[in-house]
Amino acid sequence: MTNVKALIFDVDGTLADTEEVHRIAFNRAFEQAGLSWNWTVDQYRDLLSVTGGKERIAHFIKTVNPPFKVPQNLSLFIAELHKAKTQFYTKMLDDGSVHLRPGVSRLIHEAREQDVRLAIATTTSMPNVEALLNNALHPQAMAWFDVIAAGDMVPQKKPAADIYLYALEHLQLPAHQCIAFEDSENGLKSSTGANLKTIVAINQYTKHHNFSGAEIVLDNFGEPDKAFSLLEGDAMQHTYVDMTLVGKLLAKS
Ligand code: XBP
Ligand code: MG
Repeated sequence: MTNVKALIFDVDGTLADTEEVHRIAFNRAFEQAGLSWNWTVDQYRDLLSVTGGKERIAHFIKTVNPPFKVPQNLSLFIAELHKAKTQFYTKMLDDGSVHLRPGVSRLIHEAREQDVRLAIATTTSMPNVEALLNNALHPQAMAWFDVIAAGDMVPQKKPAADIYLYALEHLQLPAHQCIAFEDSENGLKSSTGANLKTIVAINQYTKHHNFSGAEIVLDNFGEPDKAFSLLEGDAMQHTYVDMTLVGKLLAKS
């Protein structure tokens, strides 16, 4: 019987390496709108410091050179651009080309077998969560998660703790009975801001981030036949993330 009551997952960069797909979707939406913007990988790495696609576009408009002549109704302009981006993004996921990161599917199935509840706390938009879970995990996977806290459901996006506090409130569980999984500094600030112990798996967009406060920092969640690389913290001789390691990390004072 595990001491863990729920696993709370971030989505982008954690469940799957999706930020490159988001970047391509943004650029396709810009092109469709007749805009000359094209976010390079390096540019997008910096822009990811702003969470939320609409907020990211707004930030870019404020800082782009030469300055962009903003339309009369800027929030409507951004909302329509972001809607188009989300359509491009979900279509790419529907093509089945995006897979879960190593260890994610195994860990989710192990949690389900042990009646450990599942939740999501993400800055991305709900259609994106649905597209990823349906295509990369299981067509019924949305129903496996007791709480899916996403996007604009909370007033403040990550690094604010709102989205994790929302997840805990709707799980009706205290933070000390749950563990969070994240990939970024903003995400870690959000989960620890909700007093959640957090396991971090880095990726190409976040490997340079500051992960102080994480229980452990890994290159991915590992598999029995493919050990993770431990980058920070004490994995207590484990070589892949399973419910035993999660339970030990949660029990640690
Ligand atoms: C990552 C984000 C999102 C995505 C883009 O979310 O900050 O904004 O980059 O998705 P998380 P949207 O790591 O919290 O899952 O355009 O739908 O925001
Ligand atoms: Mg993330």
